[in-house]
Amino acid sequence: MAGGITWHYVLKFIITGDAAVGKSSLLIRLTDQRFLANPDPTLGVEFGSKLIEIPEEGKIVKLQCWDTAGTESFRSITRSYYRGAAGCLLVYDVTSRNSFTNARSWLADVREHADPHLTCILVGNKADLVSDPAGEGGTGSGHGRHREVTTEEAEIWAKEEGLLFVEASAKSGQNVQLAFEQASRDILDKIKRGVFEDDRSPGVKLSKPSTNPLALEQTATRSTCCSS
Ligand SMILES: Nc1nc2c(ncn2[C@@H]2O[C@H](COP(=O)(O)OP(=O)(O)OP(=O)(O)O)[C@@H](O)[C@H]2O)c(=O)[nH]1
Ligand SMILES: [Mg+2]
Repeated sequence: MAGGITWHYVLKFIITGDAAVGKSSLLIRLTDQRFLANPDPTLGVEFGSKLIEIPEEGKIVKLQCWDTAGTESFRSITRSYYRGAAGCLLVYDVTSRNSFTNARSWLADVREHADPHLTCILVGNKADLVSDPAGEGGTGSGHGRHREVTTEEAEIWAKEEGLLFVEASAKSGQNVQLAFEQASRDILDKIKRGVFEDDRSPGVKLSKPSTNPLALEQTATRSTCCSS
Protein backbone atom coordinates (compact mmCIF):
# COMPACT_ATOMS: atom_id res chain seq x y z
CA MET A 1 0.00 0.00 0.00
CA ALA A 2 1.36 3.41 -0.95
CA GLY A 3 2.76 5.48 1.89
CA GLY A 4 0.47 8.04 3.44
CA ILE A 5 -2.71 6.13 2.74
CA THR A 6 -4.63 5.54 5.89
CA TRP A 7 -8.08 4.55 6.97
CA HIS A 8 -10.81 5.75 9.24
CA TYR A 9 -12.15 2.31 10.10
CA VAL A 10 -11.03 -1.28 9.85
CA LEU A 11 -13.99 -3.57 9.33
CA LYS A 12 -13.71 -7.31 9.70
CA PHE A 13 -15.77 -9.33 7.22
CA ILE A 14 -16.43 -13.02 6.88
CA ILE A 15 -17.46 -14.68 3.64
CA THR A 16 -19.52 -17.79 4.10
CA GLY A 17 -21.76 -20.18 2.17
CA ASP A 18 -21.68 -23.56 0.42
CA ALA A 19 -18.60 -24.97 -1.30
CA ALA A 20 -18.02 -23.76 -4.87
CA VAL A 21 -20.50 -20.86 -4.78
CA GLY A 22 -17.59 -18.50 -5.51
CA LYS A 23 -16.61 -17.06 -2.12
CA SER A 24 -12.87 -17.03 -2.89
CA SER A 25 -13.57 -15.78 -6.40
CA LEU A 26 -15.50 -12.80 -5.01
CA LEU A 27 -12.62 -11.96 -2.69
CA ILE A 28 -10.01 -12.28 -5.47
CA ARG A 29 -12.15 -10.07 -7.69
CA LEU A 30 -12.34 -7.48 -4.90
CA THR A 31 -8.65 -7.47 -3.98
CA ASP A 32 -6.92 -8.35 -7.28
CA GLN A 33 -9.52 -7.52 -9.97
CA ARG A 34 -9.08 -10.95 -11.55
CA PHE A 35 -10.95 -14.20 -11.98
CA LEU A 36 -9.62 -17.76 -11.88
CA ALA A 37 -11.53 -20.43 -13.82
CA ASN A 38 -10.17 -23.22 -11.62
CA PRO A 39 -9.27 -22.00 -8.16
CA ASP A 40 -8.40 -24.54 -5.46
CA PRO A 41 -11.09 -25.12 -2.87
CA THR A 42 -10.33 -23.20 0.30
CA LEU A 43 -8.77 -25.28 3.06
CA GLY A 44 -9.83 -23.74 6.33
CA VAL A 45 -9.68 -19.98 5.91
CA GLU A 46 -8.00 -17.45 3.58
CA PHE A 47 -7.46 -13.75 4.09
CA GLY A 48 -7.72 -10.69 1.86
CA SER A 49 -7.63 -6.98 2.53
CA LYS A 50 -8.64 -3.86 0.63
CA LEU A 51 -9.12 -0.16 1.19
CA ILE A 52 -12.39 1.22 -0.12
CA GLU A 53 -13.79 4.71 -0.03
CA ILE A 54 -17.32 5.57 1.07
CA PRO A 55 -17.44 9.04 -0.51
CA GLU A 56 -20.75 10.24 0.92
CA GLU A 57 -19.42 9.59 4.43
CA GLY A 58 -15.97 10.95 3.51
CA LYS A 59 -14.47 7.80 4.99
CA ILE A 60 -11.81 5.31 3.95
CA VAL A 61 -12.50 1.84 5.18
CA LYS A 62 -10.05 -1.01 5.38
CA LEU A 63 -11.84 -4.29 4.75
CA GLN A 64 -10.26 -7.30 6.40
CA CYS A 65 -11.93 -10.30 4.86
CA TRP A 66 -11.83 -13.87 6.09
CA ASP A 67 -12.85 -16.23 3.32
CA THR A 68 -14.05 -19.50 4.84
CA ALA A 69 -14.24 -23.01 3.37
CA GLY A 70 -17.71 -24.22 2.38
CA THR A 71 -16.76 -27.87 2.69
CA GLU A 72 -18.60 -29.47 5.58
CA SER A 73 -15.45 -30.96 7.14
CA PHE A 74 -14.08 -27.46 7.84
CA ARG A 75 -17.28 -26.14 9.30
CA SER A 76 -16.30 -26.28 12.94
CA ILE A 77 -12.96 -24.55 12.20
CA THR A 78 -14.52 -21.77 10.17
CA ARG A 79 -17.15 -21.12 12.83
CA SER A 80 -14.42 -19.84 15.13
CA TYR A 81 -13.70 -17.00 12.65
CA TYR A 82 -17.22 -15.58 12.87
CA ARG A 83 -16.60 -14.07 16.23
CA GLY A 84 -15.90 -10.37 16.12
CA ALA A 85 -16.89 -9.86 12.48
CA ALA A 86 -18.72 -6.61 11.71
CA GLY A 87 -19.89 -7.76 8.29
CA CYS A 88 -20.75 -10.96 6.50
CA LEU A 89 -21.17 -11.91 2.84
CA LEU A 90 -23.55 -14.86 2.79
CA VAL A 91 -23.02 -16.29 -0.67
CA TYR A 92 -25.10 -18.68 -2.79
CA ASP A 93 -24.98 -19.57 -6.47
CA VAL A 94 -27.99 -18.38 -8.49
CA THR A 95 -27.75 -21.60 -10.55
CA SER A 96 -27.88 -23.85 -7.47
CA ARG A 97 -31.06 -24.13 -5.46
CA ASN A 98 -29.25 -26.31 -3.00
CA SER A 99 -26.78 -23.55 -2.18
CA PHE A 100 -29.68 -21.15 -1.56
CA THR A 101 -31.48 -23.65 0.67
CA ASN A 102 -28.28 -24.19 2.61
CA ALA A 103 -27.83 -20.43 3.10
CA ARG A 104 -30.36 -20.82 5.93
CA SER A 105 -28.06 -23.06 7.88
CA TRP A 106 -25.02 -20.81 7.19
CA LEU A 107 -27.06 -17.88 8.49
CA ALA A 108 -27.95 -19.90 11.59
CA ASP A 109 -24.22 -20.45 12.19
CA VAL A 110 -23.55 -16.74 11.76
CA ARG A 111 -26.34 -15.82 14.14
CA GLU A 112 -25.08 -18.28 16.72
CA HIS A 113 -21.40 -17.36 16.59
CA ALA A 114 -21.10 -13.76 15.38
CA ASP A 115 -21.84 -10.37 16.94
CA PRO A 116 -25.63 -9.86 17.00
CA HIS A 117 -25.15 -6.42 15.42
CA LEU A 118 -23.28 -7.83 12.43
CA THR A 119 -24.42 -6.62 9.01
CA CYS A 120 -25.09 -9.45 6.60
CA ILE A 121 -25.50 -9.16 2.85
CA LEU A 122 -26.93 -12.06 0.88
CA VAL A 123 -24.99 -12.37 -2.39
CA GLY A 124 -26.40 -14.36 -5.32
CA ASN A 125 -23.20 -15.08 -7.23
CA LYS A 126 -22.60 -16.33 -10.82
CA ALA A 127 -25.17 -13.89 -12.24
CA ASP A 128 -23.14 -13.99 -15.48
CA LEU A 129 -24.40 -17.54 -16.11
CA VAL A 130 -28.03 -16.55 -16.36
CA SER A 131 -29.28 -14.54 -19.28
CA ASP A 132 -32.55 -13.58 -17.67
CA PRO A 133 -31.98 -10.81 -15.18
CA ALA A 134 -35.60 -10.86 -13.99
CA GLY A 135 -35.10 -14.40 -12.78
CA GLU A 136 -38.02 -16.16 -14.42
CA GLY A 137 -36.62 -19.37 -15.81
CA GLY A 138 -33.59 -18.07 -17.64
CA THR A 139 -31.90 -20.70 -19.74
CA GLY A 140 -28.35 -19.62 -19.20
CA SER A 141 -25.95 -18.33 -21.80
CA GLY A 142 -24.52 -21.44 -23.36
CA HIS A 143 -22.89 -22.77 -20.20
CA GLY A 144 -25.42 -25.54 -19.63
CA ARG A 145 -26.48 -23.84 -16.38
CA HIS A 146 -29.73 -22.16 -15.67
CA ARG A 147 -31.13 -20.03 -12.91
CA GLU A 148 -32.56 -22.00 -10.02
CA VAL A 149 -33.21 -19.10 -7.64
CA THR A 150 -35.22 -16.10 -8.77
CA THR A 151 -34.17 -12.61 -7.82
CA GLU A 152 -37.57 -12.03 -6.28
CA GLU A 153 -37.44 -15.10 -4.05
CA ALA A 154 -34.01 -14.22 -2.72
CA GLU A 155 -35.05 -10.61 -2.17
CA ILE A 156 -38.08 -11.71 -0.14
CA TRP A 157 -36.06 -14.08 2.03
CA ALA A 158 -33.36 -11.43 2.58
CA LYS A 159 -36.03 -8.96 3.69
CA GLU A 160 -37.60 -11.47 6.08
CA GLU A 161 -34.22 -12.13 7.66
CA GLY A 162 -33.10 -8.49 7.74
CA LEU A 163 -30.29 -9.04 5.25
CA LEU A 164 -29.08 -6.74 2.50
CA PHE A 165 -29.18 -8.38 -0.92
CA VAL A 166 -27.43 -8.19 -4.26
CA GLU A 167 -26.81 -10.43 -7.24
CA ALA A 168 -23.22 -10.38 -8.43
CA SER A 169 -20.63 -12.07 -10.59
CA ALA A 170 -17.07 -12.70 -9.55
CA LYS A 171 -16.41 -13.55 -13.19
CA SER A 172 -17.59 -10.28 -14.75
CA GLY A 173 -16.99 -8.19 -11.63
CA GLN A 174 -20.63 -7.04 -11.62
CA ASN A 175 -21.69 -5.72 -8.18
CA VAL A 176 -18.73 -7.27 -6.35
CA GLN A 177 -17.30 -4.08 -4.85
CA LEU A 178 -20.84 -2.78 -4.46
CA ALA A 179 -21.71 -5.70 -2.16
CA PHE A 180 -18.85 -4.81 0.19
CA GLU A 181 -19.67 -1.10 -0.08
CA GLN A 182 -23.33 -1.59 0.78
CA ALA A 183 -22.45 -3.65 3.81
CA SER A 184 -19.79 -1.12 4.86
CA ARG A 185 -22.26 1.75 4.55
CA ASP A 186 -24.67 -0.10 6.79
CA ILE A 187 -21.93 -0.75 9.36
CA LEU A 188 -20.81 2.91 9.28
CA ASP A 189 -24.40 3.86 9.89
CA LYS A 190 -24.52 1.55 12.90
CA ILE A 191 -21.28 3.07 14.18
CA LYS A 192 -22.84 6.54 13.88
CA ARG A 193 -25.81 5.32 15.87
CA GLY A 194 -23.51 3.93 18.54
CA VAL A 195 -24.32 0.28 17.92
CA PHE A 196 -20.65 -0.69 17.71
CA GLU A 197 -18.33 0.54 20.39
CA ASP A 198 -14.63 0.64 19.70
CA ASP A 199 -13.32 -1.74 22.31
CA ARG A 200 -16.39 -3.92 22.65
CA SER A 201 -16.65 -4.84 18.99
CA PRO A 202 -13.44 -6.39 17.70
CA GLY A 203 -14.84 -6.37 14.16
CA VAL A 204 -14.58 -2.58 14.07
CA LYS A 205 -11.43 -0.59 14.73
CA LEU A 206 -11.54 3.17 14.70
CA SER A 207 -8.55 5.34 13.92
CA LYS A 208 -7.62 7.79 16.64
CA PRO A 209 -7.48 11.34 15.23
CA SER A 210 -4.30 12.22 17.11
CA THR A 211 -2.31 9.17 16.02
CA ASN A 212 0.02 9.56 13.05
CA PRO A 213 -0.90 7.77 9.80
CA LEU A 214 2.10 5.44 9.82
CA ALA A 215 1.20 4.09 13.21
CA LEU A 216 -2.35 3.60 12.02
CA GLU A 217 -1.19 1.57 9.05
CA GLN A 218 1.00 -0.59 11.26
CA THR A 219 -1.87 -1.20 13.60
CA ALA A 220 -4.03 -2.25 10.68
CA THR A 221 -1.43 -4.64 9.31
CA ARG A 222 -0.99 -6.36 12.63
CA SER A 223 -4.70 -6.90 13.15
CA THR A 224 -5.55 -10.57 13.39
CA CYS A 225 -8.64 -12.59 13.00
CA CYS A 226 -9.64 -13.50 16.43
CA SER A 227 -8.63 -10.56 18.54
CA SER A 228 -11.16 -9.83 21.18
N1 LIG B 1 -19.41 -18.35 -14.16
C1 LIG B 1 -18.97 -18.07 -12.94
N2 LIG B 1 -18.19 -18.95 -12.27
C2 LIG B 1 -17.77 -18.60 -11.03
C3 LIG B 1 -18.10 -17.37 -10.43
N3 LIG B 1 -17.52 -17.32 -9.20
C4 LIG B 1 -16.87 -18.49 -9.06
N4 LIG B 1 -17.01 -19.26 -10.16
C5 LIG B 1 -16.43 -20.60 -10.38
O1 LIG B 1 -16.99 -21.47 -9.39
C6 LIG B 1 -16.01 -22.39 -8.93
C7 LIG B 1 -15.84 -22.29 -7.41
O2 LIG B 1 -15.29 -21.02 -7.08
P1 LIG B 1 -14.58 -20.73 -5.66
O3 LIG B 1 -14.34 -19.27 -5.61
O4 LIG B 1 -13.42 -21.62 -5.47
O5 LIG B 1 -15.73 -21.17 -4.67
P2 LIG B 1 -15.69 -21.16 -3.05
O6 LIG B 1 -17.05 -20.74 -2.62
O7 LIG B 1 -14.54 -20.36 -2.58
O8 LIG B 1 -15.48 -22.71 -2.72
P3 LIG B 1 -14.84 -23.36 -1.35
O9 LIG B 1 -13.56 -22.65 -1.08
O10 LIG B 1 -14.64 -24.80 -1.70
O11 LIG B 1 -15.85 -23.19 -0.25
C8 LIG B 1 -14.72 -22.08 -9.71
O12 LIG B 1 -14.65 -22.92 -10.82
C9 LIG B 1 -14.93 -20.63 -10.14
O13 LIG B 1 -14.22 -20.33 -11.33
C10 LIG B 1 -18.91 -16.45 -11.18
O14 LIG B 1 -19.27 -15.34 -10.76
N5 LIG B 1 -19.32 -16.86 -12.43
MG1 LIG C 1 -12.94 -20.81 -1.41
